Amino acid sequence: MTLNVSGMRMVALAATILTLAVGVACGSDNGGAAPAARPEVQAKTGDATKSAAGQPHTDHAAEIDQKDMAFVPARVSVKVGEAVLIKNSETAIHTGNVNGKNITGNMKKGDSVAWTAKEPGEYAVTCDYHPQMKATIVVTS
Ligand SMILES: [Cu+2]
Repeated sequence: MTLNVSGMRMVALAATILTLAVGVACGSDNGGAAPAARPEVQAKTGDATKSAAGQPHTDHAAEIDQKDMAFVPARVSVKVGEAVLIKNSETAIHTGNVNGKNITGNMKKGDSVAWTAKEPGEYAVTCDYHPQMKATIVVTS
């Protein structure tokens, strides 16, 4: 008995690809309470620099780590022109928003983004996916 399967075709693969929806299942519970603390300084942003994968940004004055579904520490202080490194140390996807603006995009484990303030003030750091994640960057002159 001879089996000849050399003529296998991959036509069915196309149909399979069509079924591959982007499985982003964001928890859309928007009905929660509004954030209590509003940033004192609004509409001010700084410069964001995404570090290359696996290459940690070295020139920064403070770090905020995304781990255990929190920003750690919850408060850092830097001077104008000094960078704060926001990094993700866990498998959960996070974002780093500064005063409501997403400056990082989705951050996977190992990703880091350096953010540098141009003006003094208090900047609120939040995550698009986890409303409980909050931190404050204090920038002094
Ligand atoms: Cu998060």
